[in-house]
Amino acid sequence: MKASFSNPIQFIQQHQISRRNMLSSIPALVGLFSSGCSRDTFIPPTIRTGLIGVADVLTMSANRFLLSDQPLAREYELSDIAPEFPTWGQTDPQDEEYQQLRSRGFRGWSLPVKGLVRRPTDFTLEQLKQMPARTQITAHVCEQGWSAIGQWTGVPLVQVLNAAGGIKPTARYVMLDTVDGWYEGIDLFEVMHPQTILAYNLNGQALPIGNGAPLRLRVERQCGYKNLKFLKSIQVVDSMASFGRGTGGINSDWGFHWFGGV
Ligand SMILES: Nc1nc2c(c(=O)[nH]1)N[C@H]1C(S)=C(S)[C@@H](COP(=O)(O)O)O[C@H]1N2
Ligand SMILES: [Mo]
Repeated sequence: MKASFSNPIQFIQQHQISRRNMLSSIPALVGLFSSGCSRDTFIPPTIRTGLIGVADVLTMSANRFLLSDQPLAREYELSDIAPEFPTWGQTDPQDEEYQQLRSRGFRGWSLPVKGLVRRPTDFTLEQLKQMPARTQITAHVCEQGWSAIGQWTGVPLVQVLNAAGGIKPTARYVMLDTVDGWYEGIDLFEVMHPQTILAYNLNGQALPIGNGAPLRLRVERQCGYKNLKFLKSIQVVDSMASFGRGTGGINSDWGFHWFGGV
């Protein structure tokens, strides 16, 4: 189930609540939608009976539990956007294939989504842009002492995984890698977070090369270094031990925190 708890209508549609058991669910629903994200006050409504009902409640409880400590990163107003968003770290990867794609305006570029998904798929940029998009104005905080507010538009990572048939039961992390040899893993908490997007626009324009064209990760609750630019592929895994030195990302291999919370 997706993170749509703030929308009762969608919730009700998804769970096909009939009028009769709707009545009996009202107190629980009120609790659900008024409790914010507090773990303590959450009571799962009993919507269906039998195994499916149990699975529903378990799934929802798991979701609620996972997301309860994951408030949205602050979002800003259009007027807060920095006049110029800095470029930092790698700004023009000298990878041959990348340079060729770049010279063709990224025609022919695609993102392989592989590993523990039901239907491994290469998505073109056009396909990614046709998926439901999210736009967010957030502060990028670099661990090296600067920050900037920008508006990012992209597809929620969850949507991409769903388009690849969804993740398999053993999935635990998503490992992303880049054309300049970076790799970073995020866990399913972060994968499900609504602000975790693969961004193709910055401030309403196509993502500039220096900021990671054609596609970059935005994980808004984490430091700059987790926000990988120049994405090359995505792999759903059950362990991150086989990547680099096995700490779950190139930055943690170098000694930074794996969860680079802002
Ligand atoms: N592939 C790749 N991603 C990267 C980096 C990089 O060097 N290569 N630098 C990181 C760091 S430290 C920061 S602060 C941001 C900078 O993003 P910007 O160039 O859009 O400002 O990208 C992050 N993602
Ligand atoms: Mo950074």
